[in-house]
Amino acid sequence: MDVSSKTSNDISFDDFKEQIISDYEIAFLSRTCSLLGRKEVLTGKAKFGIFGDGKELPQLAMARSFKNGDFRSGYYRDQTFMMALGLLTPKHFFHALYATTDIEKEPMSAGRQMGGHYLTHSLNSDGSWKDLTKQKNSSADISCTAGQMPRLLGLAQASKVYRELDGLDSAKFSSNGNEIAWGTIGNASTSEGMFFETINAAGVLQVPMVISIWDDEYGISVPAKYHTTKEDISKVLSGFQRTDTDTGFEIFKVNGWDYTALMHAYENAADIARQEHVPVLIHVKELTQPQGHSTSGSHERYKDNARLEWERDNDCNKRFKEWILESGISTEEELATIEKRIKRTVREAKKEAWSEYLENLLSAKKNLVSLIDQAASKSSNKNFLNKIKNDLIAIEEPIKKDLAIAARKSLRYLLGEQTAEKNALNDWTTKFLDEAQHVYSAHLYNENENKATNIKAIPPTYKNENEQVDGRVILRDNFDKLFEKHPNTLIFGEDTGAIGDVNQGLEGMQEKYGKTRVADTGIRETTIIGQGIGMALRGLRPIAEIQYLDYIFYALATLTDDLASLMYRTAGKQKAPLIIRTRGHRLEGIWHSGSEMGGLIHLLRGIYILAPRNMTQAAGFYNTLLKSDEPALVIESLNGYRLKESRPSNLGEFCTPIGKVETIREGSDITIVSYGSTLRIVEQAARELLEVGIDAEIIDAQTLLPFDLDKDVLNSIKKTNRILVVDEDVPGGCSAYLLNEIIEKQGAFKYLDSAPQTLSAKAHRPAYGTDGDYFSKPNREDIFEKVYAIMHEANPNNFPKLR
Ligand SMILES: Cc1ncc(C[n+]2csc(CCOP(=O)(O)OP(=O)(O)O)c2C)c(N)n1
Ligand SMILES: [Mg+2]
Repeated sequence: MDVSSKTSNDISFDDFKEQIISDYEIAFLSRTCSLLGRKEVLTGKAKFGIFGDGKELPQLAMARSFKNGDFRSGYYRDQTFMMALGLLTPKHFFHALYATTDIEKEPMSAGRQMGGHYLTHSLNSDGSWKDLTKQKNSSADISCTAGQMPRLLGLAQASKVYRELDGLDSAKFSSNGNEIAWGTIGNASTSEGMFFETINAAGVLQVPMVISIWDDEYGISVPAKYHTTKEDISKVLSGFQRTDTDTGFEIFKVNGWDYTALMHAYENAADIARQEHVPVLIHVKELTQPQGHSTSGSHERYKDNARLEWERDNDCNKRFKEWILESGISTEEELATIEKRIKRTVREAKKEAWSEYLENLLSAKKNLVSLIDQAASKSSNKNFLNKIKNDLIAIEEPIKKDLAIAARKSLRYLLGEQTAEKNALNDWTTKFLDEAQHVYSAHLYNENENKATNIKAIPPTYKNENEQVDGRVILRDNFDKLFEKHPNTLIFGEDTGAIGDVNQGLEGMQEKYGKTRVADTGIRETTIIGQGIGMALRGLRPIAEIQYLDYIFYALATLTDDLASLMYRTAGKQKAPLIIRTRGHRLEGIWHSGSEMGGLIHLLRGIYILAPRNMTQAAGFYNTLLKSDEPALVIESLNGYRLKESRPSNLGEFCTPIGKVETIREGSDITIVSYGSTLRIVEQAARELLEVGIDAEIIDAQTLLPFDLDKDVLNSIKKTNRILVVDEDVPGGCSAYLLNEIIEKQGAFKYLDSAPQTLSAKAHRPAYGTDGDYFSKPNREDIFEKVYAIMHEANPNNFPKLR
C-alpha cells in the first residue's frame, strides 16, 4: 500500500482546523443520539435500537470524500456518516426509533424498518427519477449482514458502464462515470459468502468501489478468532492487492481512532477509485462498541475486563478529543461549550419527535373516545362500552393498535343496534383501519400510472404465419430490437456474451452491441443479481441472466431480502427495475428440470413472476417490462427454444400483458389452468379427452404474480363449473396458490359442481431421462385420467369407471 502524501482534497491549515471542530461536533452529536437512543428503548418508548457509537471517526472521513452522485451501500452502523452528510438529523433519528409512519418525519422507511437502516430518496412522488448526480445517495439498507454487498457491485459497475458507453440516457445518473460506490460492512460479516463473492467480482470487473470494514473485533458476542482466518481480514485478502503487473484491489489498513490517518486514507482511496476505476478496500481496525452491539443485551457478559478497559481507552471519540486538545486545536472549555449545546439540541429533538409522533394518535384517540361515548349513550350495552372507553382514556400514549382494538371491540357490543352514533363509530373504524393498513402495506409494487400491469397488450402480428422459426430466433431477434430501442438496456450472465447464451437466444448480440452490453460473467449468481440491482438503482435497465432456474437459489437471499423488499422498505422512494431472465421447467434431471414456482412466488412478493409458455409470449413480456419500471422474473420454457413458432413481424413492439391470463382452447366441461411447458401436454391431453366426449377449456395463467386481475378464470368456471389446476411444481406448490386465488379470492366455489382439484409433479426432484420425466412430472395420461375421474364422479353413466 503506497499512500501518496498529496490528495485531491488538500486544504489550508485554518480550514483543516475548522473542519476538525465541525467533525468533532458531529461525532459528539451522533454519540449523544446513541446514548439517548438506548435510554428510549430501555424506558419502553422504542422497541429496539442499534446505533453507530464507536464508529464515528472513520465515518467522518468517509463522508468527507463522498461526493454528489456517489452511492452508499452499507449497514446499520453508519449513523455518523449519514449525520455528517446532513441526511439524518437527530429528530429523524428519534422518529425512526419510535417508528413514525410519516415519510417526511421518518425519511428512512416511514417506520417500516427499525432505526439504523438508512436510505436517500431517488424518486419524486410520481415515481420519476430525481437527479441523482446532484445529491448524495444511499441505497436502502437491509438487516441481513453482508446483504448490502451484491448490490454494491452493481452500483459501482454503473459508473463503469456510464463511462464506457456513449449514447446513454445518463443526465440524472452519472457524470462520465465519476461516481464511487461506497460499501461498509462489519468485520464479522466479512465471513459471509456474499462478501467474498463481491470482492472477487469487483476485482475482476475493476469497478470504482471503496469498501470499508468497520473492525471492532466482534460480531455480537463472538470474537474475531471464530470469524476470520488469522483474525485479520486485510491480511487474508492481501492476495487481491494490485501490483505493477496485475490488476486487483488497492488495500489500506488504518486505525479507527486516528483522525489524520483516516482522512488521508479516505482521500487517497477516493482518488484511486474515482480516477482509475479501481476497487479499494479500507480495513479500519481498533474500533469499539461503547454500548455493546445493540439494545438487546450488554457486552459486559462476553467481553473480559481487559477488553472493556481497552475499549474505553481507545473509544474513537475520546481519542479524537485528546488529539484535538494535545495539538492545541481547541481547549477543554471550548469543547465543553460545544458538548453542552449539542446535548441540549439532541434532548430537544427527542422531545419534539416524541410529541410529533403522539400528536395524531392523541387526536385520533380523542375522536374515538367521543364516538364510543356517544354510541354508548344510545346502547343497551352502555356499561361495557363505557368500560372500553375508560380503559382507552387511561392509555396516555396510545399506539394505533390500542385504538383499533377499542373500536373493534366496541362494535361487537353494538351488534344488532341501529343508531346514527353506532354508524358514526362504524365509519370511523373502517376509515381508520383502511388508512392504517395502507400505511403498512402500500408500495409493495409500483403504485404509479406507469406500473407494469397498466401497460396495454399489443398482440404479435404476422406477415406470414407459415414462416416458422425456432423459438430462440424469435427471442434473439426481439432482443436485437430491444437493444436498439433502449440504449440503457444491457444483459449479462454465465455464457450470455460470447456464445449468446446456452440456447443461443442472444446469438450475435455481443458482436453487434459490444462486451459491455452483452456480457459474460463469472459463475456467481448472487452477484449477478447484485449487479442488476445496483445498476437498476442508477437508471440502467439491466437484464440479469440466471442460466437455469434451479440455480436461482444461490441468489435467493438477495432476491427476497433486497430486490423484492426494495419498493416496500423504501415506501416507494427507490426502485430497481431489474429483469431477471432464466429458463426452467421440463428438460432433463434433478437440476435442469426445476419448476419450483411455489417457493418463488411466496418468497418474491414485490417482483413480478412470469412463466410464458413459448418464446413469443416471453419476448412480449420483455417488451412490456421495458416500457415499465418494475422488477420481474421471466422463466422461459427450457424445452421450447428449438420448437417452431410463427415469426411475428412486430418484434420489439408486441406486448404480453402482465396480470392477464389467456384462454388457449375453449371448452364447456371443465376449466384447466396451467402454465409453462406443461401447457403443451395439457393441450395434447385435451385433444384425447375430446375423443371420449370431454370438452376442456384451457387457460394459460402465464403471469403468476400477479394472477388473473380480470378474473377470467372465474368467468370460465361460471360456464364449465369445474376446475383443475395442472403444473409441474411439487404438490401444494404453485397449484395450491392458483387454487387459492381462484376459489377464495375470485369466489369460484359458488359455481363449482365438482370438487376443485390440482395435479402436480411428485414431491421429489425430477428424475433423469424420459422415464424419469414420465414418472416425476404430470404426463398426458395423468392429465387425461385426472380429468376423466372428475367427469366420472359427476356423471358415472356417461363416463364409466376407467381403471
Ligand atoms: C444473515 C444474518 N445473519 C445473522 C444476523 C444477526 N446479526 C446481526 S448483527 C450480527 C453481527 C455482525 O457483526 P459485524 O459484522 O462485526 O458488525 P458490527 O455489529 O460488529 O458492527 C449478527 C450475527 C443478521 N442480521 N443477518
Ligand atoms: Mg464487528
